[in-house]
Order: sequence, then structure tokens, then C-alpha cells
Amino acid sequence: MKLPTLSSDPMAALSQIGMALSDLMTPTVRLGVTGLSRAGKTVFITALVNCLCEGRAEPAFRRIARIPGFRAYLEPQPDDDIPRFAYEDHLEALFAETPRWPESTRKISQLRLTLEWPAQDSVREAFGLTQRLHIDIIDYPGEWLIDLGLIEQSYEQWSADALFTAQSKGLEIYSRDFLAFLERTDTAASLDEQVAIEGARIYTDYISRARKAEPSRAALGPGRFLLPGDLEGSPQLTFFPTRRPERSAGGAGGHTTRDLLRRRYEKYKQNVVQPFFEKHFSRLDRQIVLIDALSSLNGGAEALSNLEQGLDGVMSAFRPGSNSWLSFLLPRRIDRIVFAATKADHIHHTSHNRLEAILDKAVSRASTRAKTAGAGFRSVALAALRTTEDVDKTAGEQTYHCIRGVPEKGESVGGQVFDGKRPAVVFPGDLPIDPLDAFDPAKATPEDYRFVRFRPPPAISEPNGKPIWRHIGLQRAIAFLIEDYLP
Ligand SMILES: Nc1nc2c(ncn2[C@@H]2O[C@H](COP(=O)(O)OP(=O)(O)OP(=O)(O)O)[C@@H](O)[C@H]2O)c(=O)[nH]1
Ligand SMILES: [Mg+2]
Repeated sequence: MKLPTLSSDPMAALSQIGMALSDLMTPTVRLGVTGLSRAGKTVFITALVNCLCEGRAEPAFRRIARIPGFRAYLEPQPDDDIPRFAYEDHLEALFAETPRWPESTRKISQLRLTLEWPAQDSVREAFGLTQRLHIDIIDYPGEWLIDLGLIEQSYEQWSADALFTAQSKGLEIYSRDFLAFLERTDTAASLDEQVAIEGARIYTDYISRARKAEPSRAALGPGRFLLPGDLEGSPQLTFFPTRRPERSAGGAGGHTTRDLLRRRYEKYKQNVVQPFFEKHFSRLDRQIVLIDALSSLNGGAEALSNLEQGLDGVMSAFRPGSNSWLSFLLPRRIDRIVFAATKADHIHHTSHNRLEAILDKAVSRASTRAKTAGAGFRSVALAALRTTEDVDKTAGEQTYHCIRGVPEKGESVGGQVFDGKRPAVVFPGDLPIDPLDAFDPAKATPEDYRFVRFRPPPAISEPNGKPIWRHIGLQRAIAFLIEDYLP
């Protein structure tokens, strides 16, 4: 460690020593931000950093605003081998003259945010010292989180689960080619690498198409088949699930195609999943899971049940069950998790609590099934960047809870196609008062809602001021995640 050069003035030297000690004693919270692709991770992190550094959140972060002398700023991140979260680029996109949403990000990234306030204890106060808190924000794909469940599964167990899913209602249209390939292929025959390559290609094609059409199907994986990143084309991605052979055919012990697939599955766990767990996931203290729950609601009760299945996978990753290897490797860690239903600005504020209640139901049921223990949960309806405002429209006796914003070009409602320039008033539908109704196929159908994507709003600044950042629920999410560290 580099020691500070001390001043010849004793008081200044003491203060310097105090600062160096305070640096050493600065607590660090490692905050994981995850969610499936397009869930809203990048916008969330950009919003969080901007609101804390600029203090222009609306509604304000009241608890933080009450700390006299509070400030927040970015510092160089501690881990040199993780790419930095490109905060400035994302902010530039959102604050551009014609604002645009940030580019999609497909890999892990990190950012260190430091919060600082005058020390509250008399000794440190006497030296004019500050107290600080580092928040290391780690943005990683939700697909990697779901993969953690593979570590406890053998190739045979994973195959049985993956094939059960492939044959389930609603997925046959995507999995048909893969299932036909399995029918005509003898994986218990002598090893043939071309079969592994061909089968993995058809399997990847099936899960990619299914996920594209139904983004809430979080349980489909393995994650790197969907988001290969640096592993594009790697042999580690050339396996697929198979049926247990009725009898061993041609291949001599350990030399069948199925043996190769099993080996590659084990390598995937060892070289891809386990390092993510050890280097990143096991070091997290707090976690926010962003969920595009409105898209699931849009698909009716069936899509919501897919979302629940995905949440089961998420919960198992957080479950340090008594016998699991995770409990051995995860001695302290994640003690608070926020589940956030993102893009809550797609609905009127009268439905925000209902959205939260639906997510809460899905989360608590998944948590019971996964027997999650130890962590505290909170569900929040969130719009990291609010793009709409509420408008009530009356027609006769009826009041419609509508929203107004600029829908993205090409979005449509009831035959009206939007041009991406003019604002429009949309009635998205009211969410059910009883959250259980959303899970009931007799009561929830895809026709109930009309959600459209909106353009990011132009920046609103007060005269000579920095832009105001409008959001929904950001302060509640952050309160649960870090406020116990604040004075
Ligand atoms: N209306 C609204 N839309 C949002 C909000 N946050 C995200 N979106 C929309 O969701 C899209 C994806 O948001 P991102 O923050 O890039 O999501 P991501 O999870 O980082 O996505 P990947 O990097 O592709 O995994 C954006 O392009 C917006 O269209 C929000 O607060 N309000
Ligand atoms: Mg992103």
C-alpha cells in the first residue's frame, strides 16, 4: 500500500492520516443489476447514477436530500478486468437533442459510485472528515443468473428438464424441428462430432426463436446459447439435450455422441457458469432483478406463468439451501433483493400498486417453491425514466385512466400506427384489483391491455439548472438497497 506523504503541519498531518484511515475503512456495497435482455438494466443504472450525482430526481430521493453536505461521484472501478459501464455514452444518448434509448449491452460491466457526507461522530467531525460508501454496480445478463441452476444438475437431469419444456404447450411450434432431429438421430451410436454441431445449431435456433417471440420465457437456456458474447462459435456451446437411450447401440464405453454431449455440458458448467459464480455472483451483497412484467401481462395468464417459471430459476440461484454447494460457497452475501417491474410508466399511476402486488405474488410463490431463506425481498413498480404522464378521459359515466407520451415509430393501438413524432393519448387498460386474477386464464387474456413503447422524453431543465430526471419508484428501490448504510 502506498503511504501518504505527510504535511509538516501537525494538524494537517493528523487530518491526512485520518483521511487515509477513512479510505481504508470505507465500506463497499456490491450491487448486482440483472434482468433478461431489454428488461431495462442500462436505463436503470444510468438513472440511479444521474439522480444520486446530480440530485435532480423527481420525485426527490427525500432521505438522501435530508443529509446535509451529501454528494455522490464516480470513481475508477476496482476490478481492471471488467469493462466499465459506459455511463457517459448512455447519458449522452438520453440527453441528445433528439433523445434516443441507449444501445443494447450484452456483457458484464461495472461502475464505482461513491457517496460522501460529513462524518457524524464528534472525533471525525473535529478533523473535518467525511464518511464514504462505495457502491460497485455490476450489470450482468439475467441469462447468466438462470444458468447458475445448471451447476447442481447432471447432464441427464438437465436433458430431462429441457426436453419436458420443449414438448410443453406453446413451445412445440418452435421446438418441432429440434424434436424431429432427435427422433431421427441415434446419439448412442459411435461418436460423431458433426451430430453435436448440427444438433446444437438446431437447438439454439429453437430457443432463440422462442425467446424472441416470447421474451418472458426466462427458463430457456443455456444462457450463452442466447447471448454467446466471446464464446461465439466455441465448441463449449456444441451440446444439446438428449433422451436417455433405451439400450446402448454402437459406441464403445465413453465414445458415443451422447458421451461427447455430456462432456461438453460439464465443460460449459466448469468453464462458463462456475467462473461467473466465483468471480462475480458470489461477491454481490445486494441485488436488483429487473423484470419486464408488463410484457408478460400483455400475453395473458399463460405468459405470466412463464414469467413465474423464470422466477423459480432466479430464486434457486439465491437459495442457499442447506445441502447445496451454493450454501457452502455463499457464506454471507446477498441479504436484500429488489424485484422491479420495469416500464411502469406504460400504465396509469392507479395501476402501479396493482402491478407491484402481481409481481409480489409471483415472487413470493417462487420463493416458497425454491425454499429461499435468508434474503429480504421487496417488489417495486419502476420506471427508471418516466416517458409519459397520466391523463384521465371521460366518456359518459366512464373515466378512462390514460397516459400521454410519444409512442415509438411503428407502434400501433387499435389500427392507429404512430409516427414517432407526435404525442398520443393511450388507454393501456387497468390492471386487476385482485392480483390473483392476472394468473387466472379465465380472467386474464392478451386482449386486456394495450401497451406501446414510448420514446425517451426531451430533457426538462429549470432555468440555468441541470435536467430534471423524472422516474417512478426509483427512490423506493434504492431505499431498500442502500439506505441502511446511510446516516
Ligand atoms: N417507457 C420506458 N421504457 C424503458 C424504460 N427503461 C427501459 N425502457 C425501454 O426498454 C429498452 C431496453 O432498456 P435497456 O435499459 O437498454 O435494457 P437492458 O436490460 O440494458 O437491455 P440489454 O442491454 O439489451 O440487455 C429501452 O430501449 C426502452 O425502450 C423506462 O423506464 N421507461
Ligand atoms: Mg443493457
